[in-house]
Amino acid sequence: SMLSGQLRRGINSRRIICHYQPLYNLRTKTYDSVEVLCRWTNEDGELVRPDIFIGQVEKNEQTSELTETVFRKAVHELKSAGLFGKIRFAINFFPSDISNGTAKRLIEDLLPEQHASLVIVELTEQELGHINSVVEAILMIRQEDSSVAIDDFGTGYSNFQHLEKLSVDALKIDRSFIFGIDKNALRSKLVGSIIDIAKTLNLKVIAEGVEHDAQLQCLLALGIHYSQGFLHAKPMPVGELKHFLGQHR
Ligand code: G
Ligand code: G
Ligand code: NA
Repeated sequence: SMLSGQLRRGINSRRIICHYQPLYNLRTKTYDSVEVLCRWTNEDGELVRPDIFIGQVEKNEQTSELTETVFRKAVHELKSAGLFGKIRFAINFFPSDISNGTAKRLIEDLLPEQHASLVIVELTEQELGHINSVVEAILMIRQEDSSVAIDDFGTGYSNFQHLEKLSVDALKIDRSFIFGIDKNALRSKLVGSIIDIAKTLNLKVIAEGVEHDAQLQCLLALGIHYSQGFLHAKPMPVGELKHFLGQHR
């Protein structure tokens, strides 16, 4: 397809754009981390969302190429903006990045000299169904001092056994559970149960897709650690991020 060909010719730091969405720490009441979300510029100069091209990147077997480009660009941009070392940043990885050693290699290459703790490795729960080989790889990543978060939690296949075996640091509760949490008692109980499980396993909990203050108040009462969503900020270029962080300190 056209998309496939364009991607083959063009996953590079010129075509890949990094946007950054702040995460609000409810304990310290500060924005101390961001999630890096990529967009890709096609040959017509249009910004394309990951939903549209990620599947093709996987088919093209360009996953580690994409991850490396995003990770490298994020480090470069954060350094240029004077933000490197001041905030932690989450990168979305493919399961293959974990199992084939790409994640560990990139952390060692891009974050030498004890900077590995700045990165949070995000892995979607959807992909954890076939993960036995990944358990070992995640341990290696945590030995590097980086954190690992399970993304879109609640929509995939990870069971309690998985969670116990995986030794991750955080769960990101999928936005579908957060939607309407302030108006739906069942949903807020469900999220409360996820938070209880996470606490039992010593995991931090991040809520995604928080859009209204009523949702945030509800999540605060349930004891969540981090809130991310349009209520706080949309994903933005690094220049806007710098401005945002300057205004919220
Ligand atoms: O920002 P947006 O809502 O368009 O992101 C859609 C999805 O694409 C999100 O679930 C996000 O996890 C994923 N995504 C965004 N950036 C990256 C990236 O750099 N690598 C990978 N593998 N997935 C990404
Ligand atoms: O699954 P993941 O966390 O990687 O998805 C992040 C995606 O969710 C990004 O594409 C981002 O644009 C989108 N997003 C972030 N905050 C909100 C929000 O408050 N509401 C909605 N609907 N989408 C959001
Ligand atoms: Na993510």
